[in-house]
Amino acid sequence: VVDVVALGESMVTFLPSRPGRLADVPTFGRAIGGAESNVACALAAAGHSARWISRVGADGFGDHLVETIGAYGVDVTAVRRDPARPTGVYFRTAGDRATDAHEVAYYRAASAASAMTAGNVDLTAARAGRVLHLTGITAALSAECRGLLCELTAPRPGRPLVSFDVNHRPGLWPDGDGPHVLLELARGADLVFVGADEAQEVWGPHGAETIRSSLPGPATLVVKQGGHGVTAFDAGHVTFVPAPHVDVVAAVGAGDAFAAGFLSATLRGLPMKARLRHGHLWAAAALTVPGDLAGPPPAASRGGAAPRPAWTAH
Ligand code: KDG
Repeated sequence: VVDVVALGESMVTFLPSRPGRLADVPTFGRAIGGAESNVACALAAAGHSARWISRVGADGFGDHLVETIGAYGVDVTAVRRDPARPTGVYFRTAGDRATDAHEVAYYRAASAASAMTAGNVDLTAARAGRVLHLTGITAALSAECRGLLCELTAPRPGRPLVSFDVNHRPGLWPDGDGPHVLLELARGADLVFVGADEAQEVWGPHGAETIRSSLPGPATLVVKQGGHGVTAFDAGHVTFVPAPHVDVVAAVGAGDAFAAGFLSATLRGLPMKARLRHGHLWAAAALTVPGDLAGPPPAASRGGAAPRPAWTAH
């Protein structure tokens, strides 16, 4: 049995060669992004078995994603190619250190992944892990993707533990459906990750309380409070762990790394405090690099050539 299956869209990501407005950045370096594959890569790099499920175009960007994610040790055999639709890509600017204000330009509308349905992804492979990790990003991609998440979060005997990261991306929810859809999906999960700020952004000033009171009793809720700490609500217990001090380079990917660290400790049967600490430590590794991921494991440990880092410091 695979430890963790993560399903969602990955994109080739273009990171800026220097800070500044998108309009002013002259060149970009290629990297990979995708909240769910980030979780799979981090877990595989730490020695867990992880599978990523998605659809990509039959194009060079699709090749790059499959090869790079595969080089982390992630099982990519259930990824399907769509000859009629492209692989999504996106460009980002470097965040302002104090505010993390940055620009994101997505080119993912009508991408291969946005056409995922319960009929064209391998549901058996999706359900074959101990944990199935999903995020709210997928729900924002299309009605079909939303349907796929509903199918995967529906109650069912023998279902893996469903982990759901709210991952609200305001740019992907123009229709105002986000608050309702994200809450429904969270209600179908066994484990939910949300940022305190994110919860406010989606559900209003008492956002974290809204989601906490809406989840069924047995579910675990992890509310991340940035540099302050993190609180878990689990079976009537409330556990707070303060955040370590980190000199942040870029916040992107930190939430995914947190989820991966938490899941790693969960799979190892560690108590809640240790799960939260693992989340923080893995997030710290992602916070101190410009891209999403803290870097692939050395080639030697994988028995193959690891991809070279795409980023050159400015
Ligand atoms: O969590 C990091 C992701 O936001 C990034 O990799 C891109 O998946 C992405 C998205 O849809 O925003």
